[in-house]
Amino acid sequence: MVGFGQAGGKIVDKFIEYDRRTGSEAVRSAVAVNTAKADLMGLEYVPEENQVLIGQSRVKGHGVGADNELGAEIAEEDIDEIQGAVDNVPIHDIDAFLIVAGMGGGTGSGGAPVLAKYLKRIYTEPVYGLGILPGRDEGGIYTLNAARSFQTFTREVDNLLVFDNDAWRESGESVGSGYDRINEEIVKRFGILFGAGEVERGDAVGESVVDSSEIINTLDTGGVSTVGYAAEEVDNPSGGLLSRFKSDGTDEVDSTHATNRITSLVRKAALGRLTLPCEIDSAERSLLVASGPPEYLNRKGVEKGRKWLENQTGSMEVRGGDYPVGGSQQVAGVVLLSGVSEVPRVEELQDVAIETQDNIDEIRQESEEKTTDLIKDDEDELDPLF
Ligand SMILES: Nc1nc2c(ncn2[C@@H]2O[C@H](COP(=O)(O)OP(=O)(O)O)[C@@H](O)[C@H]2O)c(=O)[nH]1
Ligand SMILES: [Mg+2]
Repeated sequence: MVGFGQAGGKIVDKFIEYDRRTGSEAVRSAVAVNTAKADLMGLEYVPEENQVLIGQSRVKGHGVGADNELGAEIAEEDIDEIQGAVDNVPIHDIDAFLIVAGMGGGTGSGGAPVLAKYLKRIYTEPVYGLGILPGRDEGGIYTLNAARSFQTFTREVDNLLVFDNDAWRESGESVGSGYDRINEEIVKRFGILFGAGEVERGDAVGESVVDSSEIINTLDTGGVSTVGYAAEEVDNPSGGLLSRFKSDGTDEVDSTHATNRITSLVRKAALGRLTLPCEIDSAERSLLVASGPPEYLNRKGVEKGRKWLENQTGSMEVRGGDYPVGGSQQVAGVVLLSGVSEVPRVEELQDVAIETQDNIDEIRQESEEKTTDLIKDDEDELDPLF
């Protein structure tokens, strides 16, 4: 996992924290790349030797503001420094690269597509992106940056998983606490998805465990993907010593209930708020993962959920499986919809990219004025107001 820019780094940091907390092993190795020294210093979990400060000769560790063209140039110039950190990664142990970046800023917005192109040239492993779209209220330059970076990033990666901040913001929240909450939501969803492919034979065995190749096949559509999630608290049957079996020796977890729970979680996941809202019947392929204590997972639930998803998406390429998590207190359904084409937000960004092509200088100017005002109150951070 490579976090590019501030949002990218923070989210990767959170993925590692999630891994430690849940015992999942979604992140084999983590690298953080930035032009701003302060952003790297805020990271807690990405090892220091895997933190790369690029563009030192040009911006002296102060970041690129929201200039994603500068971000892209610096990434190209300093690609060898990034490669140096990627050299610490045991490539034979990984299934894929994931580059995480906010699309609206400068460093990640400009740099992530450059890195994707480079990694694809060097390695045979798939290179995926996790692109964060800005809130609509962040202002013109962020939308324009996102519009352009989104196009380039989608072209350079094997699949772009998208999270739209705009669909997830809540009014009255401060920038900081808003992002903390949103980053939790991001990590929960993608953590289950990427963790699912990592279950080793010999771990708690589910009935039809998801394999990393099924995730890769689903993402093989290219284009853009979105993820849905729903969960329900359960009593962990392994929690109490003798609570696992009833006196008649039958399993305490009623299998019909377990089946119904899984199918209803799959529906809620697909029909609820997606990381990138879209028409779900425009998905080319999809994958569902049922995660939770193995006692609560069963083949029938996943099979029914799969059939339902086939109907909803009108696609025959729906994969599904379990992700048994021994100590978990919840059963969750995660749905990955890959190669989606009817996405209002993406159409909007494409229009913006075309419309604003001409007056980009004007927008930059405006944003620089805004930035100057911000610097007056707050010396070191140019974060957009969320
Ligand atoms: N979900 C999420 N989005 C963020 C976070 N920080 C920034 N963003 C978004 O990412 C965009 C780019 O900001 P940032 O990552 O600071 O830019 P960069 O450091 O120049 O790559 C912003 O416009 C926001 O939409 C974060 O912690 N979480
Ligand atoms: Mg920032």
